Amino acid sequence: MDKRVTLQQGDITKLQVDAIVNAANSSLMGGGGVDGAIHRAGGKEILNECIKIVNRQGGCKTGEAVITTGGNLPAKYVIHTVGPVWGGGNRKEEQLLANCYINSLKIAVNNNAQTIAFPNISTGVYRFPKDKAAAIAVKTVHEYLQNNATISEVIFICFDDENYNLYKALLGL
Ligand code: AR6
Repeated sequence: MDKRVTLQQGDITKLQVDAIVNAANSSLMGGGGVDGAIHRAGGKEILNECIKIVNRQGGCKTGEAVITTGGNLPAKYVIHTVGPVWGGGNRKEEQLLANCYINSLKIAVNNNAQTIAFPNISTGVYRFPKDKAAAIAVKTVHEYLQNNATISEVIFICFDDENYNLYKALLGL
């Protein structure tokens, strides 16, 4: 296990890191869950930048990521990624979820963000099985870090006990 990977339980909007990741939808116009919490706490500057991105490139596809300011958040940036909706596992959901982690890390590196926090993408409204999602997240991040020296910390921040316990076991904590 890479020592740069850490685990926390709580609210991602409180974290003072270079970038927090948002589990957004392809409209980038906000929503419920962690997306709603981030837009509420970060203020309208985040939505204004999302609107500019939508005007430029027409939203964000599943598995891809875009970056905005953190607005009023303690984090400098918000990286918005769109997780797959779980549809039983035969719609490339696992690869698309891995892409969310890879593309978020790439965009962090491109913006010199060295500390980055991930929520449990797709495991709420999008109903991705939590155990499968956690295994993909941990594996994908570790593989990415093997070939990267600029990221100094990746925090998995879990909101619910079930996710927290899954990550604890997977990370050997
Ligand atoms: N901090 C950290 N994690 C949180 C927080 C928080 N403040 N609030 C919720 N979570 P979800 P999805 C966890 O539904 O499944 C939105 O409406 C939560 O416990 O936020 O990717 C978007 O606009 C869960 O484990 O995201 C999309 O339409 C995890 O965040 C859609 O939901 C993800 O749950 C995306 O669905």
